[in-house]
Amino acid sequence: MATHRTFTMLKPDAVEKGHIGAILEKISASGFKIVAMKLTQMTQADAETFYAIHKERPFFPELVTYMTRGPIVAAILEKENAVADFRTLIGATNPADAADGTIRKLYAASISENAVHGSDSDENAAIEGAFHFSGREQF
Ligand code: IDP
Ligand code: MG
Repeated sequence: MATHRTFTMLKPDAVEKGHIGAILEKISASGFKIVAMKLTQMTQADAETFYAIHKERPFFPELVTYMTRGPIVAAILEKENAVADFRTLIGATNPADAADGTIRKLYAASISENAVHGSDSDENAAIEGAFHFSGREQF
């Protein structure tokens, strides 16, 4: 089933602004089934590990500070073509470039504080899901 799953986080800015309900509603209305979900908060070490691929980028320290400053909602989602369809639903990294109706167009403030994460491949969806959830939680 791994090829039909993706992983998302509603990031600290989305949680702070009270957008959890609206974003989950949009995700559900778009045909994604929530397989696992929790409100949690990443430590600095968590964020550095989760975003290790970006560690040489100039925005890495800012990204770690942002992603650890408050609670997030982590979730595993299931749908046919989940990874690609969820990337379409969230829109471009920079909300200024995101299509109308996408989650980032609606709720993101900037390229750094962009409301939501979506895995970029089936392989990373499995890795990221396992980072936040035990096997027992990924029923
Ligand atoms: P993605 O989330 O659309 O996959 P990535 O390039 O993987 O985008 O970047 C991971 C996260 O790092 C972004 O979602 C955003 O929060 C942050 N980020 C990406 N590019 C920039 C930038 O140029 N300036 C500041 N933050 C950035
Ligand atoms: Mg990415």
